[in-house]
Amino acid sequence: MKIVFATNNPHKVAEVNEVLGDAFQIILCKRLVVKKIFLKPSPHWKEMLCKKRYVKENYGTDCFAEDTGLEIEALNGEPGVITARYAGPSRDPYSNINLVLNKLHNKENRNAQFRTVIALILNGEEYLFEGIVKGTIALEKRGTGGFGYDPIFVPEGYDQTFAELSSEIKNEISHRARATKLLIEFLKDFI
Ligand code: ITT
Repeated sequence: MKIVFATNNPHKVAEVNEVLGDAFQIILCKRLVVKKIFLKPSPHWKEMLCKKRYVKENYGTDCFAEDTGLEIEALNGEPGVITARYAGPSRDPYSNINLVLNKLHNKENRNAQFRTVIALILNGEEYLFEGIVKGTIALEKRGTGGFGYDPIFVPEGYDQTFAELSSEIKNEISHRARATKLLIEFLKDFI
């Protein structure tokens, strides 16, 4: 089955591809202009996920999109829906990480979770799939793998950050892997 993934993020594509396996072939919308409609901060996951509608309307094709956020307990769920732009519009991962580390300085509670919401539009219907991984925020950056906030996120059950763990382990237990597995289960009925 061929399916369009509405994203500009090559890391997401690599991770989702690894979980999807051979039964699905991901087609990318190259240089999506979707970003233009995302400049305004939006308070809700569902509003963030209008990527898929945009693709459907402009490219005329069914597709899925995903948004991921980091939710930190001691920061009342921040950065949440503004995870990508937490330290400003440049979306710089190092500035985002430094801001989180500064805000958590001296905080004992370092509990956090990644949440991925995948939104699918198929035959005119819309479906949502959610994946969560719980963990803690490390005291400092560690590791070179992964992307985004991975160098400071330690998933439950491990001592290493996502950036220190192998991609195989991340793609087994991550928020994105969990949401993608639910998507696969659902899509199996359409193959
Ligand atoms: P799209 O084109 O799919 O929107 P994006 O990179 O803009 O790609 P998001 O809007 O979902 O994606 O941004 C999510 C933010 O969370 C962004 O700063 C990422 O670096 C970070 N992020 C997403 N998934 C992550 C993961 O698995 N590990 C660490 N950080 C992640």
